[in-house]
Amino acid sequence: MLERIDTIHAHEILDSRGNPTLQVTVLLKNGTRGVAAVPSGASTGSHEALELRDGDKHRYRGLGVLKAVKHVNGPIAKALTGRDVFGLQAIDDTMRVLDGTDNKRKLGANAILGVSLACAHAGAKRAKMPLYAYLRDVYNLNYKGYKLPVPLLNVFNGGRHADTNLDMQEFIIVPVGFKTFSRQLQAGSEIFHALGDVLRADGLDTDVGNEGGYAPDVGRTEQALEYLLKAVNKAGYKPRKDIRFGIDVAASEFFDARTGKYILKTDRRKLSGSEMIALYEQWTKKYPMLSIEDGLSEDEWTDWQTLTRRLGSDLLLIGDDLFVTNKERVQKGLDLGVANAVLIKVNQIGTLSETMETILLAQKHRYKIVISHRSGETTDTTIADLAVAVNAEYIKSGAPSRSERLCKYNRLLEIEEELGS
Ligand code: 2PG
Ligand code: MG
Repeated sequence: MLERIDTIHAHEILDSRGNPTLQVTVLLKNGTRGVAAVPSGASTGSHEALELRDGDKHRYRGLGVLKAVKHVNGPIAKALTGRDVFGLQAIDDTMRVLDGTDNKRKLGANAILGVSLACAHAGAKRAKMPLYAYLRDVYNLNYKGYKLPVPLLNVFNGGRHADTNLDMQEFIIVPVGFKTFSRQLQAGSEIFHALGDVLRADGLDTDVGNEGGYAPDVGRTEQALEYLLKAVNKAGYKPRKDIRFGIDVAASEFFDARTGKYILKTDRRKLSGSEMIALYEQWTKKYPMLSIEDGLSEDEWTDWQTLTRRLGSDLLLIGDDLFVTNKERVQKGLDLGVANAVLIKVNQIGTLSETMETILLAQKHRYKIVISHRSGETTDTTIADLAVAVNAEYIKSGAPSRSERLCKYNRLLEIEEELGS
């Protein structure tokens, strides 16, 4: 089957933080339409592909994306009109060549990604397949059956995602003790609300941060984990057996490269890499920890090796800013024995095809896959289908609160029902 692209059109929309991003529509010759919107991070890794912003201080505080929109409607549309929408790899390759830079700084990774995702949606619709099944088809993926990801629910927001005093970015509950996604999500939601009750009872703020989790000030970092424990118990679940904990430290955000110290303002402490590792070992003994993401800064490979040696057999050590969904950085991690799981964010690399390459490389070496949203999101649900397409072990889409977070989880509920699992 062949179906040609008729038109490609991008326009500016606003994301969950009220900042501009792109929405792209791909129209096929037969009238089928695919639409996608592009997410945006706050705690971005310095090795990510470039998100092109206008820098015009008179519009949206410099955050407009009209240049990226122009790149889609001009050169990208020109290069791809008339091309077969089912050749997703060729479409992505064409855009990479057209850009010609190592981090997509010419056209903008946001421009390129919007087109890549919209082509995937258009192709799936034309093929009359759900997107997760279509992706398997297009990329020739040979997995046995479908497995839904377990949600990592960020119920306590800190760092760059909220105005709390917490340096560490995310405190996560993982409903591990349940067979179905819907039951996992139910536990997550019940605990989220129990956490609200527990915080309110202590006179703490229950407004939410960028990813829908609570964001009160706390006395010290560990208190967030204590509150999670209380909430799990209050909701009637068993820590460890039913629920485990994760953290996204986003350590690059408070690492001082000059002194080599991690500056934890919450605890009024400055810790070295090995002291951070010792802290994680302590928490692993004390709490039902399952995962630590970006526990160390993005270029601290030697400390990452130590962390992996010390905790890699007990925990998921997830690389986000460390790997930036980039297969070269994942390969370096494999060579050095660093981490054992890869966070996958489509806009860190800028095309679906490169995202797929990174996933396949990681899976080949038995690294676990965590498909992730960004802190700036839209109602686009592509990542839910992507997680199912590659049998990802986990998905991270924030708290069970706020529609731009929930729409991904809700899409998984839909898929679960469709698959009858
Ligand atoms: C992260 C993400 C998503 P951001 O660090 O994992 O939770 O945050 O999109 O701000 O980089
Ligand atoms: Mg992260």
